[in-house]
Amino acid sequence: MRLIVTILILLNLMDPLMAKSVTVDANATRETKALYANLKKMASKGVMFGHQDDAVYGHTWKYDAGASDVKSVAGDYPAVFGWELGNLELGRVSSLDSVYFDSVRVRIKEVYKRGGINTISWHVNNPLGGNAWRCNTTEAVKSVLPGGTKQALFRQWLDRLATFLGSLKDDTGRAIPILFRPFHEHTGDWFWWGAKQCTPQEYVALWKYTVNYLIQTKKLHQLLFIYSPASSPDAASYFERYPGDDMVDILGIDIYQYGGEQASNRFVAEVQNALKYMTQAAKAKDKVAVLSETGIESLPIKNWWTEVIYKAVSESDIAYFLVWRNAPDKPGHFYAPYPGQLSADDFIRFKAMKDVYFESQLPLMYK
Ligand code: BMA
Repeated sequence: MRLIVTILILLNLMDPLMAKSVTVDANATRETKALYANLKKMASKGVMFGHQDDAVYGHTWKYDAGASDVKSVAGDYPAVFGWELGNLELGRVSSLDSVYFDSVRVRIKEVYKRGGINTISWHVNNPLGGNAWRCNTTEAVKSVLPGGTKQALFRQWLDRLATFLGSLKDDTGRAIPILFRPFHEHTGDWFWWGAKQCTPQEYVALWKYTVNYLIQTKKLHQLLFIYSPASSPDAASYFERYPGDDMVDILGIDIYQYGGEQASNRFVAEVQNALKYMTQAAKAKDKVAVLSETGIESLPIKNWWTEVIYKAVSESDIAYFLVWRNAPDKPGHFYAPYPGQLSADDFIRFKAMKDVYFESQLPLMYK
């Protein structure tokens, strides 16, 4: 009996090592640890395709059950679905992009049930007033940290965030794993948590406070944390405000193509360069890298999928790239094709590539 107990204890201790998935949260649920291990496997197999808000609205529709611009063009859902929680902290019922949080919850459950992956961004409002983009102050980050004037407010915001995250459960009541991506593009200067708005120490403190609060105080154990700077020329600038290996699960980056077709080569080189130092670091740290946001607004290039983005990502071992949203209320603001869109045929060719993964092609990601 004693021997059996000893063996069981040893196996239990070895489990995280065998799974090669040491997560920020040592007590992450088994589905979350499995997802982490499988993201690493997928990174070496190919690249998964992701789209922001794919299943709640598209270029010309909103809330249609089962609808997706990506599926209407390519016949399959994205492998990765991005969702936005900005304004949830204010106690509102819908996001800053006018999506009901109740609808987001329903869709997240559907995605999980089909075996897809959910990632969440949070353009949290400025605690000193105004939205996430109100960045004319260096006091905001300080104000939410322990001892700050907005600490209690920020805790209330985190409580609301945690309540929503905790409500994401499958049919059996088990927590749905989420790739959480707070305080992104912080190396830029357009958010209140940006590089000109706080010191590296303050940013790191904000990150740690948030991560610890969600895991330890709120006891959420289904989160993997994505660190996601804006485009950075080298590892030194990328890691300048890095909260530490024990605070980050996934190395992300946001890089968009600006400037039309003549900017394609420059964009490809920029992405390849970043993914190179990121995947090297991910390998050394036993983490995984992703291109957490990308795209070209309005998709004005016919073969953008096979000739630009595929070229940019296919040489490197990243798990996925995610393109931004198709806003129904802003006709030119879309990043995935819809039927009849200029790049639709090329998107179908991209989908058919053997190392590109959409939702129905995924192996079991939570086992
Ligand atoms: C931006 C735009 C905005 C949106 C914001 C947060 O890139 O898409 O319209 O409100 O992201 O999702």
